[in-house]
Amino acid sequence: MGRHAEIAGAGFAGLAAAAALCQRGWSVRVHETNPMLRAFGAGIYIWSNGLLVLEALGAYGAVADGAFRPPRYQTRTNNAVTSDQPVNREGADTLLTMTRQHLYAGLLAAAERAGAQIVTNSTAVGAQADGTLLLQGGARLQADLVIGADGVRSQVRESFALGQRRRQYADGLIRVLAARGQLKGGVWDNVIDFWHVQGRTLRILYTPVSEDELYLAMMAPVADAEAAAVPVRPEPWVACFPQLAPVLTQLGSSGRYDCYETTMLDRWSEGHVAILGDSAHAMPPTLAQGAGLAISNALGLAVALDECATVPEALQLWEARERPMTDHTQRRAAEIAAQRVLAGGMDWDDEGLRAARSIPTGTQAVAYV
Ligand code: FAD
Ligand code: 5PR
Repeated sequence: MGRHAEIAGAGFAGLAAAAALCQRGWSVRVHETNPMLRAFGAGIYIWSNGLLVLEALGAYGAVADGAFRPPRYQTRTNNAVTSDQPVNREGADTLLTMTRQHLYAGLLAAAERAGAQIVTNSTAVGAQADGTLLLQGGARLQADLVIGADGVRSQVRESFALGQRRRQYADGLIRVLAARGQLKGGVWDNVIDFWHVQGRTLRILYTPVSEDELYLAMMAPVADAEAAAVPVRPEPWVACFPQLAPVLTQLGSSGRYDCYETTMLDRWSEGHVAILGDSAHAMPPTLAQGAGLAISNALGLAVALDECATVPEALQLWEARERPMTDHTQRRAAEIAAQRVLAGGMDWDDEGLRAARSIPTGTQAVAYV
């Protein structure tokens, strides 16, 4: 008998779960509240662990093609180089940077190719532990498995008492895409984390994400209304980062400001319902692992379901196996965010890169090139 899953949310987690389950013989329907299937936000980093998962899902080729491979990851604090590490060297840590839309398109194609059905304008309002997904408008959909992959403000999660804790931070980010223009070649092909920590604290994480596009993550404290304003007011930024003036004065009206957030649950599931991705474990982006772990856990979930006789047992096995890496990464990402550790130069050590250097469940047999 074929098994059926209903998934709330067609983000990175929902699409990865859909692809992984379909590839294992499940029928899958994904409900996306938005009218269009697309990613919001600007750029994204995917480390080696996420790339292995993409390969296992059949999405690596499409994602690698057109993504950017920075040679170095640098930090400059008040114009002095405070860290400078190679990435993407043979045998070293692999890191691809790309636009969110690029990653999204690759995962969407993989999910559709595997046979997932995706419904837009379809909003989940809750779930029941027996495997019922509740939609706005009153529909009640029965499944062997319901997945709440509906993001940091998950509605599916709110149906259950899962022991939720949330935390917000003093800093947030404006994220924008811009044209690279003249900022190409040599040092401008690196990731450069520019910090200005004299007087006011501002930061721009500069990231090429394709041949022609640049991703800027512009960090300002919530309390600094001028710098946190969107559309970006160039003056405070140009004053702190004159080297980037050519892009900072061309940003137009794009971008949005979001605060760092952490969500933790005591349990990731209830009966036949799994909570996946940011809805279970949103974390500050400081280790660039939120999406990497979301898709890893999606694949790990599908693998666990193959190994157990019942769905509730599989969800227990899944959480026991995947949770330690997620908890570690979330804890470390939170410390880095709270203490602004990156201002002194990022040391990409084994603690910070534990998830990046891991071999996710279900990828033991794959390799990307
Ligand atoms: P989402 O991407 O939020 O997707 C949820 C989906 O569900 C959306 O499509 C939404 O429209 C839909 N939805 C919401 N509510 C409902 C509903 N009720 N019914 C139906 N659908 C619904 N991660 C990395 O790996 N690398 C990075 O470089 C990185 N940088 C980041 C930078 C910033 C500033 C931030 C904030 C995060 C960053 N992350 C990064 C984390 C990453 O963005 C998230 O972890 C990832 O998007 C989580 O995917 P998700 O599918 O769980 O949630
Ligand atoms: N790393 C990455 C990132 O996107 C951000 C941070 C660190 C890849 C923010 O966007 O420290 O905020 C960070």
